[in-house]
Amino acid sequence: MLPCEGANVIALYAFATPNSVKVTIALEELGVPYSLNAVDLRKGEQKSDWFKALNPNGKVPVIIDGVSERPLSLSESGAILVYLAEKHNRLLPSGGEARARVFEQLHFHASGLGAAFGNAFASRKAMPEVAEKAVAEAQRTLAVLDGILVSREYVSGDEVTIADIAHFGWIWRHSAVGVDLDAVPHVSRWMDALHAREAFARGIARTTALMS
Ligand SMILES: N[C@@H](CCC(=O)N[C@@H](CS)C(=O)NCC(=O)O)C(=O)O
Repeated sequence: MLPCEGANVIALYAFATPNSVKVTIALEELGVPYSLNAVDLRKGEQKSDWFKALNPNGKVPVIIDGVSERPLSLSESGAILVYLAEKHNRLLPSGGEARARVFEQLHFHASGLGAAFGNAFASRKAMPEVAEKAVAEAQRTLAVLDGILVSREYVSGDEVTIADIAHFGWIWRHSAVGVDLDAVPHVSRWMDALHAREAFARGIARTTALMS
């Protein structure tokens, strides 16, 4: 039996990771109750049969929503953010340019900044010979975001959206990735503003506690 089967709240399966913290922050921002279930990556639990039944790709985060006969099981942090925002009608504008800008940033995150940060993080741990290039690419994508934040308060416009949460998840781990925030003052200003939000602080605290 899964840890939260039958409970009438969203069950989040996660660990203290950049992609996981995106989901705890979104749930905290939305004020949605959830149970948080550790999938210990240090023990390889993400490759266990029970977890791969939830996500055959063997990666966190995953949410389970609903207590019907067929509850929704959803992986991929970007898809989870969109699902939660649409379900609760917040953190994602309903149409027009404002909505398009959020998806522009979500796609830039998935194929650009988030991918580059993930590569740099993994290379520094396992492939030092290619780490320099990977870190340089992560730093380059961060400079792109810095340019966007010259004229915008948040990454897609005037309001905090799920696009901010997505980018924050990886930039939050910038030291482990090896990138330098001193070189990107607009990103630093934006990170400070997000760190000051109580929901972000709660999401980070609950996620980091999964390591203990
Ligand atoms: N594209 C996925 C990536 C998920 C991902 O890479 N999760 C990492 C932790 S941040 C993981 O589970 N790594 C363990 C593994 O690959 O075995 C998402 O956005 O959710």
